[in-house]
Amino acid sequence: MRDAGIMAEFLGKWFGFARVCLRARAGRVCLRARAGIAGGIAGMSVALGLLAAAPAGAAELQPLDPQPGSAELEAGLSVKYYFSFFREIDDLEWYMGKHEGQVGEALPALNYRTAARSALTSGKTDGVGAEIEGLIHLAKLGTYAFSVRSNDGFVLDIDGKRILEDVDVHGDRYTKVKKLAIAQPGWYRLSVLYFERKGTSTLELYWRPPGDEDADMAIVPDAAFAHLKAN
Ligand SMILES: [Ca+2]
Repeated sequence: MRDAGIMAEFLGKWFGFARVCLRARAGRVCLRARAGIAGGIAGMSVALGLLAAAPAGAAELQPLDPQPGSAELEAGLSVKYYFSFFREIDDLEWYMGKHEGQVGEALPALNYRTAARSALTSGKTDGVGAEIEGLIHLAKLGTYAFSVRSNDGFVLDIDGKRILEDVDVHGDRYTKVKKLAIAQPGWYRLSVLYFERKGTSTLELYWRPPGDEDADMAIVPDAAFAHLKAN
């Protein structure tokens, strides 16, 4: 994590250090002191780092490294299906540990809202679980806002960090808006688990990219999704 504050350091030989962090709502303050003797008093190091306040987990997000070239990418997100009547995401995860998923047709985007039709590209209306993998292109520096409308449950991770979730059986509803500060533009790993139990089904990912705080949230467009070609 980058230190976004003041750092003063007096270098020398040392054999120990202590580090104290004070957590506060606005962020975290760390005081690190190193002192030691090697053939006499040799040095002292004091560092004060003020870690910038940021949405939880956001500062750790890293784009794929190395970034994939266009020749390595296919459009949309890959998906595997698991057919059972799940009640929670935990049920789906347990089931995934016991069964092989069935590879489905890639999802161009997370933009599904259906009444009596197939949940995602599964071909089934009810009793569907989906393991969705791929990449999302966060092309701008700054703060993105995200929200999901779901029916039934889902969890969504970016770079392996949980960003949004609503894990149980429910009718259509939105999550709260989650803000993510992006320091490095590029392709980020995206993974979603989703299930549809009965009745209608919905999975929609909305965003507001940096630069226009007054804009409405919009469905993330197809061009922002891709997945790596299978070797
Ligand atoms: Ca449903």
